[in-house]
Amino acid sequence: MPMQNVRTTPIDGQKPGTSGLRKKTAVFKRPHYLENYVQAIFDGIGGIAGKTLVVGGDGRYFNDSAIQIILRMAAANDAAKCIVGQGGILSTPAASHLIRLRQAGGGLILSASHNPGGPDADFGLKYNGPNGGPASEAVTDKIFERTKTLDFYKIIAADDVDLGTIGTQTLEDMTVEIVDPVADYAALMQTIVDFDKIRALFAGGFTMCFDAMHAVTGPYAYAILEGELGAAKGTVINGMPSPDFGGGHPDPNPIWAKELMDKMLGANAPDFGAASDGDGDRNMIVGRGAYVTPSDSLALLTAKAHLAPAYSSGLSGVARSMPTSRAVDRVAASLGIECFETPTGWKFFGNLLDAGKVTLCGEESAGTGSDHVREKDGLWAVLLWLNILAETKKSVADLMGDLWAAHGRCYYARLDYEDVDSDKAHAMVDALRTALPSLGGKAVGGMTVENADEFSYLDPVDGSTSAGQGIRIAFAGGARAVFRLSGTGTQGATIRIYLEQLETDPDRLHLEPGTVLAQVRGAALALSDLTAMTGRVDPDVVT
Ligand code: VG1
Ligand code: CO
Repeated sequence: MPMQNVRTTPIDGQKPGTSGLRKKTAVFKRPHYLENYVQAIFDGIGGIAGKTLVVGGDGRYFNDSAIQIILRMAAANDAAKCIVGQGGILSTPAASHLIRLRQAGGGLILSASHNPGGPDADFGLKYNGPNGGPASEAVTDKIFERTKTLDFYKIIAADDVDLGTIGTQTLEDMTVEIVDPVADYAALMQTIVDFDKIRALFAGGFTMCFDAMHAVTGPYAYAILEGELGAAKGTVINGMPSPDFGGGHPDPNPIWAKELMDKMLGANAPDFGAASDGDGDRNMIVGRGAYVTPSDSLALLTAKAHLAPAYSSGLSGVARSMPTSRAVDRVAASLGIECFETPTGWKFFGNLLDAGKVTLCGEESAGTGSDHVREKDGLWAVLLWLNILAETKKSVADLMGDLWAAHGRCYYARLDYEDVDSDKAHAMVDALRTALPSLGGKAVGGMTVENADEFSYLDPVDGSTSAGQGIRIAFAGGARAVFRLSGTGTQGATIRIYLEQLETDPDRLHLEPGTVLAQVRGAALALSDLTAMTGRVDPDVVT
């Protein structure tokens, strides 16, 4: 048998971040780099002999070659079977669903999500466990530990597998099953939202624009929105996945989805707009003339989910990541359900979902999901919104106005300072951490600090703790600033400052967010001394 044990030396810096390992594509293409990490995953999870794995990615540059390497290594490591999306394509939520549906031992998803793709851009790889969700911190640590000692990996010599033809092939003793990447996912969606109601909505002349951003959701959106649901041809834009995402950032926010924003804010805007990211797990929602922040979208979905069949008997609870605005907390309180606060990253929702403690969860970074899979799910969020729009017959702007009138409005913004000198970024956060005990009661920029701490999460299901998950500063009067360093960047450090201001005065629900947030922004910059500490003045991206 043409099996090789390839000698290798451990490669430094393979520490997975918020969502798997992300590096420059050139790093992943270095000799043995991808192979080392894949072997560390296989070893870190206790081997894959006899197991079935789901494999697929977002179609970015190097996706197909990397899949060929993974398949040859899976065969050499005695996996029983790999289920691969046709053409190597699987959105992150579709992969999560396939793992669950086929009761696979886990899956490998190739994506750097919203980061750009191409030879000079980013690549990524994440392992999801048998529940379909991102590996827990404990598993991630095991994989990382293994990268430090690994001195050989296993691979077979074989021709490339034909990824284009649906059906079953063999690679040595391993079965490779190529599946339609969309079919099972589309079938799942039909069990969650009311397709007939949404079909009737579109048949009645409702218009929509879905921006797939040249990324993985294109095929899903064509099949479901224009196919199953009868949305007009042309509803989906940028729907052909391309290896470099058309040269853009497949990041669904008002900055990178500008084409969609211009449509939605311009004359003759469609009724509803949405976008998704590189691997299809994020969503942006925008109504005619009305951008919805992801935090507000989570709150709205929580308030109205009962209008969709899967959630008609209510939600068991909800969860949000710590920097996500507290809008959903207010809705949850009014519904009498629990709202959990978790660290950033979907892996922390898994236990809550598995234990049935929460039905919906979400993050400020355009991630929303439910217990139907164990990842955030962009298209699912869009379909749930459509279901709600079909049932209420209200516009997006009116739904949001109603929500704010009932619960108050959490004005929200995130400031990103990218590619900051890593030492300086850490020094800034360290200084803030050191200052925490002295901040209580402090007056700064016209505001008073009410409470300041560093978030540490105690998982209510398995009792594990995750410390150092971001610095929270609550001000009197309903404002909050959060500071943390990104765990998904591939160059320098990215500082994220999250700003929030609650307004309950009915006369202050429709103001310009930048104006409302000016005071807390000033206070956050003063407290962190960001400019002096990092040399940076303006953020690179504000969302
Ligand atoms: C960012 C977001 C976080 C999200 C993560 C993965 O992480 O802030 O909310 O879970 O990306 O998203 P960070 O550490 O850079 O802030 V994605 O769409 O991988 O899959
Ligand atoms: Co993503």
